Amino acid sequence: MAILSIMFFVVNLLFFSIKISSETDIITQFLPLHDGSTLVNGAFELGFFSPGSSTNRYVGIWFKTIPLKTVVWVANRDNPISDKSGILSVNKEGNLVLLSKNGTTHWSTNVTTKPSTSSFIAKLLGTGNLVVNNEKDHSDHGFYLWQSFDYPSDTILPGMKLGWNLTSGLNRQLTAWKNWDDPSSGQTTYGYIRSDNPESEIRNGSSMIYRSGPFNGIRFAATQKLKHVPLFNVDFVYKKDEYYFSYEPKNRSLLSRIVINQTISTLQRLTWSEENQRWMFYLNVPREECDIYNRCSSFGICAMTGKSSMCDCLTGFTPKSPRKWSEKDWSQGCVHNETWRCREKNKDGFIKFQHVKVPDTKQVWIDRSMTLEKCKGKCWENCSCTAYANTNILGNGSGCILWFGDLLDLRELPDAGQDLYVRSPVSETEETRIMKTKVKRNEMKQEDLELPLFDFGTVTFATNDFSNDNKLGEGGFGPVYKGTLPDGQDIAVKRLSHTSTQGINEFKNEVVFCSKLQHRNLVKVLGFCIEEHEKLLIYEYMPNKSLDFFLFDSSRSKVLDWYTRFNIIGGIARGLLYLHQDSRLRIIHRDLKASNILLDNDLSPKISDFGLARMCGGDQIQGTTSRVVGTYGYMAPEYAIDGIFSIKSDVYSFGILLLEIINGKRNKGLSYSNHSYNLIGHAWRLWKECIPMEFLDTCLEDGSYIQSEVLRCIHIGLLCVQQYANDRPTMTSVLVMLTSDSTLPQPKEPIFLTDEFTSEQKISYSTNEVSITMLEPR
Ligand SMILES: *[C@@H]1O[C@H](CO)[C@@H](O)[C@H](O)[C@H]1NC(C)=O
Ligand SMILES: *[C@@H]1O[C@H](CO)[C@@H](O)[C@H](O)[C@H]1NC(C)=O
Ligand SMILES: *[C@@H]1O[C@H](CO)[C@@H](O)[C@H](O)[C@H]1NC(C)=O
Ligand SMILES: *[C@@H]1O[C@H](CO)[C@@H](O)[C@H](O)[C@H]1NC(C)=O
Ligand SMILES: *[C@@H]1O[C@H](CO)[C@@H](O)[C@H](O)[C@H]1NC(C)=O
Ligand SMILES: *[C@@H]1O[C@H](CO)[C@@H](O)[C@H](O)[C@H]1NC(C)=O
Ligand SMILES: *[C@@H]1O[C@H](CO)[C@@H](O)[C@H](O)[C@H]1NC(C)=O
Ligand SMILES: *[C@@H]1O[C@H](CO)[C@@H](O)[C@H](O)[C@H]1NC(C)=O
Ligand SMILES: *[C@@H]1O[C@H](CO)[C@@H](O)[C@H](O)[C@H]1NC(C)=O
Ligand SMILES: *[C@@H]1O[C@H](CO)[C@@H](O)[C@H](O)[C@H]1NC(C)=O
Ligand SMILES: CC(=O)N[C@H]1CO[C@H](CO)[C@@H](O)[C@@H]1O
Repeated sequence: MAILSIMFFVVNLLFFSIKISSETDIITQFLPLHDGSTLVNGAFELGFFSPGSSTNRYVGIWFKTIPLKTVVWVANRDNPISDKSGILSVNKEGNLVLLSKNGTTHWSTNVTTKPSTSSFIAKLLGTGNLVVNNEKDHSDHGFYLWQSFDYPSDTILPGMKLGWNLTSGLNRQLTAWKNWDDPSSGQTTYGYIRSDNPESEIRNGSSMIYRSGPFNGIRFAATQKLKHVPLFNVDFVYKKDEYYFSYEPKNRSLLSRIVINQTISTLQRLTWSEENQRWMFYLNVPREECDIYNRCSSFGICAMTGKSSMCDCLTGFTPKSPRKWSEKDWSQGCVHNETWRCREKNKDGFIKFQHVKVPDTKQVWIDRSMTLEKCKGKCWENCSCTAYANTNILGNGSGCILWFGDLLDLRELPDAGQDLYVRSPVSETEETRIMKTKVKRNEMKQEDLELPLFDFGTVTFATNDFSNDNKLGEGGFGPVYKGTLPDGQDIAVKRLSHTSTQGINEFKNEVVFCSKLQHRNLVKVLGFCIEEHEKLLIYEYMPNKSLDFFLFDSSRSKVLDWYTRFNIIGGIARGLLYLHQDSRLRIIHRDLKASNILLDNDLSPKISDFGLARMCGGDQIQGTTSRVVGTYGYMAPEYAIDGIFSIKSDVYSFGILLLEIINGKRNKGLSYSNHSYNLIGHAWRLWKECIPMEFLDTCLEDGSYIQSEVLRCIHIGLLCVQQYANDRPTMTSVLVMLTSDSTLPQPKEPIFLTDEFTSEQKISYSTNEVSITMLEPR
């Protein structure tokens, strides 16, 4: 193939051109570009290259003037040449063609042109645009037979259009490289959808990563105000026959590019730093978590709190699954709350949300001339219309866009966004209420966001207005109710007694703190609720009630065979150990008792009410004792008498509980006609008389039990109820003792607090009948 001529026409300083023609044979005798040679114009170079570690050859365009090879366009991205035999040329139809040695076409521009007598030329413009034109056509005004700018790879350069020619159906969009060694089309794309209400999208395969939202006359819905002085002028042109985005750096000598990065499915705007000799990130999209498509699901709205995102239901909506929502699994979204009834007075209206990115526009209806008032009426008429807004926010706003069905991909955009009117239950007086999108969060701090705040209305509704039928019991700090949330999830609601003097903030801190304690043998805190004088704690619901319900009932106690009891003992020990030792902060329960041990489906134990002493301001011991009256049977002497609590006072309570589980009787209330012995006294007596097995619950006698386990448990129980805290084991030792065959220390005679104490504020210190009347507790 003869090379007839190589001529670079300098049409102006901005571009070079390759003239690919001859007088005689305009078609076949073109000038080819061989692998090994390049064309240069301004900042750009056209030639053959191999990316990264690949040996494949591609024709591409890259920045010439910087040391870091940065490819901005690839011709044969999906069809590489395996050797250096490639030749790029213009054929007789005016098409650029890339051939390899054996004549295979690896790439071609494939444009149909009218037959012409003139020659075709290909030029690399100074903008990085490779163009083909008739030689005679010197109009470099954007009209070319073909231009690489119409077929972008993964990069937008200044002056390039990203978007649609609606007449020809040409869609200029970006497709990421598969990886940095392989420019073939990857999964991540960025482009505009073809629609009456154009917006751009980043997709990873079929899944949506980001949507810009529609253009609202000023900006795209998702656009945020830049915090810095913009380096670029950005255009969005929207005409009858085309719409596109393009940009120019304000300073023309600034090198920049916008690239879709496959690794993180992100659109990155970069500028070259001469100083650092590297590309600097100027803007990334998505740039924060709330930019991720539909982060908060249907009717949820995303707001940035610091670096991470937080979802909320729009006013008038509640989480579809409060449990998942509380675990920050927002995938189920929100649903209209019970109150909403289509077109019913005071149950249907619109709430205005300011500064939001409008929802996904897949199911919308648009009229660009309708007024907002008419728009509202139109939405109101149709029960599947869920929101409306202006299409254009210039001036006082104009046009009408209606949404049908679920509202997706909403986010808060401080200083930007627009007004959105969402259909919700509103009374007439509320009709004009304007919601800043910071619903429900008001004055709450970051810390609070980690635990869901339940709406008092929701809880009232769930518990049937705290009806007696829903009451599960009365704990030390108030009654507990069963509730059922709209999604069917059962909850337990503890309504803390009004007497707590603790402030709201301390209370919240304590709840949040307790919600962080998570263990198989601890009841899970789901959330809380504060309303005027009400403080409510929401727990997971345990269907099998509490241990005392079974243990102290002669028939129900049969359900608890020895295996189950031993399992319960182990579970309580592990839960308590976690509170004492393994959680981030040491928690002393202070009110461990059978009614605070809840049982799950498998009758495995879960400790409840931990942290309540702290939560209710119980660090003043006086407050605590006045509230935990009735559980003196479980209180260690130093706690009952001196108000000294420690992990060892919990161990004492655990010991009592252990003895109760073995014996099936309450410590408090047990009396023998001839002794004022309580359960401890009883256990001790049998132990001393070497007949400890008699202590075992009579209902277990015919069942299968393991004698060594029973004896060990009685032994441990006695060690735990030692008079002096120092003589009691820690929970760590208790667990070791429970699970090994090690020799145990001999218990000393324990202390028995008799019933007298609770009724007469007296305490009997031991069997030798010395009664000490106690001072008022401090
Ligand atoms: C030409 O070479 C390509 C690889 O570059 C190969 O795939 C193709 O089969 C070859 N064609 C012929 C006709 O040899
Ligand atoms: C070339 O374009 C024509 C019409 O635009 C199309 O039908 C044909 O499939 C294209 N060929 C290639 C190889 O892209
Ligand atoms: C769109 O494509 C048609 C057909 O190729 C062309 O005639 C027209 O000039 C293009 N429009 C623009 C704005 O480039
Ligand atoms: C444009 O950028 C160049 C190189 O960074 C700099 O030297 C020049 O001063 C800038 N021009 C203006 C007008 O800022
Ligand atoms: C893709 O993005 C990552 C993360 O920002 C960055 O480290 C990497 O350099 C980018 N790749 C390219 C080729 O720019
Ligand atoms: C893109 O999708 C693929 C699966 O289709 C997934 O493996 C990959 O992690 C996704 N990439 C990003 C950045 O989300
Ligand atoms: C439903 O939403 C309305 C408006 O936000 C609110 O007044 C009402 O208490 C909510 N009802 C329930 C059951 O959550
Ligand atoms: C409400 O709007 C939807 C979506 O535009 C439409 O399919 C439906 O027919 C409308 N219903 C009524 C009653 O107008
Ligand atoms: C916007 O509304 C105000 C008050 O209704 C009116 O005075 C003003 O002229 C309106 N502006 C435009 C641009 O329509
Ligand atoms: C006390 O009563 C228990 C059981 O009722 C009995 O076994 C024991 O012998 C009695 N002790 C005395 C001293 O009466
Ligand atoms: C012993 C007992 O009552 N077990 C129940 C525990 O809870 C599950 C689920 O509600 C029931 O199926 C069991 O019968």
